[in-house]
Amino acid sequence: MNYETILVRTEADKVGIITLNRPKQLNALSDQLMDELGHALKAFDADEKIGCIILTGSEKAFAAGADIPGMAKYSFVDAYKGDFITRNWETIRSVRKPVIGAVSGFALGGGCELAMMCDFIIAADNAKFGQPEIKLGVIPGAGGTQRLPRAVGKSKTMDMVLTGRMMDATEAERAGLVSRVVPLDKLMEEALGAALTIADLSQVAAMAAKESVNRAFESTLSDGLMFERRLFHGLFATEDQKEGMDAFLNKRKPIFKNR
Ligand code: CO8
Repeated sequence: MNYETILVRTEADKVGIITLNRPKQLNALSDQLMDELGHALKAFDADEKIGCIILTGSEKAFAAGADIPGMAKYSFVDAYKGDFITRNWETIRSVRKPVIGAVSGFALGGGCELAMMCDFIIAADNAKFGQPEIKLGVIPGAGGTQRLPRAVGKSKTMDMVLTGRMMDATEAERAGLVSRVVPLDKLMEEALGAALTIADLSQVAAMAAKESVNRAFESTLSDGLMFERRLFHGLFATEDQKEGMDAFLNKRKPIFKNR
């Protein structure tokens, strides 16, 4: 597939990097962009060599939301029948390898929601997060009212969703929305460092870890603990567990084979 709205590259043959690339529209998430993003994510997920994926935007904008001109004239029937959102916004949820969001500039509306669909967010110090849909006469539609409270709690979510105000990187880190804040010129270096670390570990263990953490948001504590324990038990059937523990015991660096 030839991409027109994203850039795709790999680093060290083991990290996939997807850059949202509609600079004139501040990376507004058009239908075409979401289709291309979904395609690129699936391709990296299926590539045995890739151990981690980074999703990023430009210095000015990770993404300023869904494409407003594209949806301004939608009727209810257009949105409902055309399956607006689920058709190409859910792909990222099906990606089993870790996805890091490297966010600089605006992450607004669908852009903030897309960042929250990543497994964790590393933010540049100029990042701004917000759910301003209320100012357009609508509400978040791709998880803002569901994922934001899980990340930052009810009060801050209500504040953001009801007033449409933005949260800067410092506030986002304090609230637990992002895992780290770094200077803008260090963003990709930091994200790549994390991605390469993950890519050098066992892919099977990383996928299991991701699956288990995500289960925490879908289950009771006892069901989640049981899910985690069964995955933990299952990893003793892998060669990577033997390799990891043998390497520790013999004071050497493990070489994982993702088996
Ligand atoms: N869609 C399309 N174009 C956009 C968008 C957008 N979301 N945001 C900015 N642009 C365009 C502007 O129209 C402008 O284009 P032009 O130069 O041709 O006029 C260009 O990007 C630069 O924007 P500004 O001149 O406004 O730049 P500023 O630095 O002054 O302001 C802001 C930057 C604050 C980001 C401002 O552009 C803004 O407020 N943008 C809209 C943000 C917003 O409301 N986002 C939410 C959209 S709704 C949404 O995301 C719903 C998601 C639901 C799920 C998705 C289902 C598909």
